[in-house]
Amino acid sequence: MEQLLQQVEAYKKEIAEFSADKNPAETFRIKYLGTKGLVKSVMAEMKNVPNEKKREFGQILNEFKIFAEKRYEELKQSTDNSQPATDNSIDLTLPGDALPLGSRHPISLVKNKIISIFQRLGFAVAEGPEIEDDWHNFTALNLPEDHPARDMQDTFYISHPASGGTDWMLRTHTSNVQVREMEKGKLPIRIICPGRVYRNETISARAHCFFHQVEGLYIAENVSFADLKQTLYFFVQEMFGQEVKVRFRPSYFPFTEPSAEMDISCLICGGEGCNICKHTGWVEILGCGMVHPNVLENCKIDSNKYSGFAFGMGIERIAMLKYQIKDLRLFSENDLRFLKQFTSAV
Ligand code: 2U9
Repeated sequence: MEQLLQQVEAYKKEIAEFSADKNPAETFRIKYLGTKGLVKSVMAEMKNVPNEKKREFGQILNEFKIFAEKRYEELKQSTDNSQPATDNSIDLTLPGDALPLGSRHPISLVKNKIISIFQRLGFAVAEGPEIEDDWHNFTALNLPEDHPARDMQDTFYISHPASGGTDWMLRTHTSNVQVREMEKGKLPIRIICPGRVYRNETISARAHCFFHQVEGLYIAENVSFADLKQTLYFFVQEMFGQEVKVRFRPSYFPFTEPSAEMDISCLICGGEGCNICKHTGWVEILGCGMVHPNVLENCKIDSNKYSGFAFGMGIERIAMLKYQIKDLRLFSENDLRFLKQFTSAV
């Protein structure tokens, strides 16, 4: 009997200190409370206890059994806390917390719309490097070293010890992409080139040191100014609506001859005159022209056989007109109060 009491005490100590890495509650249950468990075997000792001691030992063994069962409940509880609740305190049928939905940036919305309109006319999207050399950004585009037109665009030059004598710069327009496409020598070419461009400007509501452009280029045999006008007219009607009017004004760009700027009738006042159109009824949206023969020849394209038109527009400018945004800086400040307004815009 003495031995049995000692064994019960030893088991109690073991039970109190019990731990297991995996499934502690279940491991405990099998070892101590299962049909072949220790508690059962201890209880079986009752049959060897003399009758006059049965009452006293019955109580001791019963306490031992309750002790083991309590420990089992404890282990079960601590395991349950690290697992999904299965009781009724949580309603698993409730919907989860909604994650806030992001929205496309207005620049992306307008860019994608422009791309899809020109894609329907057979234009492919072309992209190229934002860090460019002098040839692809300037010289090939008919802006030789001393050309005054270079002053029109303040350029960010990059100085780097490994530049190997090349004048690297941040591109001032996406025209470098068209030059690279022309140099590949595969004609005809019908591409639009969306992308970010950089100019050394003081940041204000109307100017920024970077912005986004979409430029277009179509080169084939017998391309005329009439093709240019009709293509851009189609674009404007798809972008701004069928009732919008266009007009072309003569202009100057070194890479196109003749050159023009295109205006659309004011979207706000419909041509009556308001603050947006500075009471003229018209707003400028892009520049365009016939590709200068020098540019074709610079890219090894026979200017007697081929002609082409090109155009360029600032995406910010189109977005400002479309959504009546008054300050360029809003596009790059990532203010969620601004960005969230475009959640469902197209
Ligand atoms: C090649 C030949 C010609 C692209 C052109 C413009 C006119 C133009 C401005 C619009 C507003 C730049 O974003 S802006 O500041 N662009 O007015 N761009 S023609 O002419 C090219 C391009 C590439 C090979």
